[in-house]
Amino acid sequence: MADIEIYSAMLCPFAQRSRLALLEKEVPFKLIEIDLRNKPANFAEISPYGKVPVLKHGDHRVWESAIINEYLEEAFPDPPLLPKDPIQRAQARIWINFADTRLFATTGKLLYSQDSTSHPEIVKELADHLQFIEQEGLQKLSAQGPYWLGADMSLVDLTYYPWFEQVAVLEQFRGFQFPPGLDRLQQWWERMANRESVGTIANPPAFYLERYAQYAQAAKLK
Ligand SMILES: N[C@@H](CCC(=O)N[C@@H](CS)C(=O)NCC(=O)O)C(=O)O
Repeated sequence: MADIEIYSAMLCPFAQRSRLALLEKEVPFKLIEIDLRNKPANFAEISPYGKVPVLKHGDHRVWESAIINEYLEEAFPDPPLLPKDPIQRAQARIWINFADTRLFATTGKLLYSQDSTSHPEIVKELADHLQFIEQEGLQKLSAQGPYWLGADMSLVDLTYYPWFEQVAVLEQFRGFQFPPGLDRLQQWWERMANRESVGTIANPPAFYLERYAQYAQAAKLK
């Protein structure tokens, strides 16, 4: 039996990244679903930040999805999910960092703001991030694709996939429209959606729309 456990939540894009890394590396693991609206009493002992994902490996715990994924890469090097070449590794990390500090950060700002007058400006910021990804990321790093860095899938792909799965929420509740003409990104998405690992963790748009509607309603009542 695996001595790896992952504390996760189905709707969490950060937990999805780490589940994808485990699946792609074919590391057996036990999935522990946490209800984030009703966390277990001892959750603070497991997760110092009170968040998912947390990886338990034997007696050790690792948290923060990007760090979990780097840990998995080092602990289970086959198949590799980072390039060997140092400059390509740096590029992979730059794009993982872009996801966290720009794409997901702006998305969080948009979703949590209940002030609709602020939305158009944040929506524009998000569209600019996607244009930047298309031009500076995918087109320059892997014009032929299919993955972010070229022929081989990497942690970069696993980091971004969950964002795209939830885009219906932004369209439905925040007036976001996916910018036209991002062809390389579209091609990348189609390839990712066909991966077996993605099929295992994927949720349909209706799942997110329902969860977000509940959140927006609760936020209004506060
Ligand atoms: N930077 C963290 C973000 C994790 C995160 O925000 N998780 C959310 C769910 S998607 C969470 O557990 N929220 C619960 C809370 O903040 O109480 C990571 O990459 O692991």
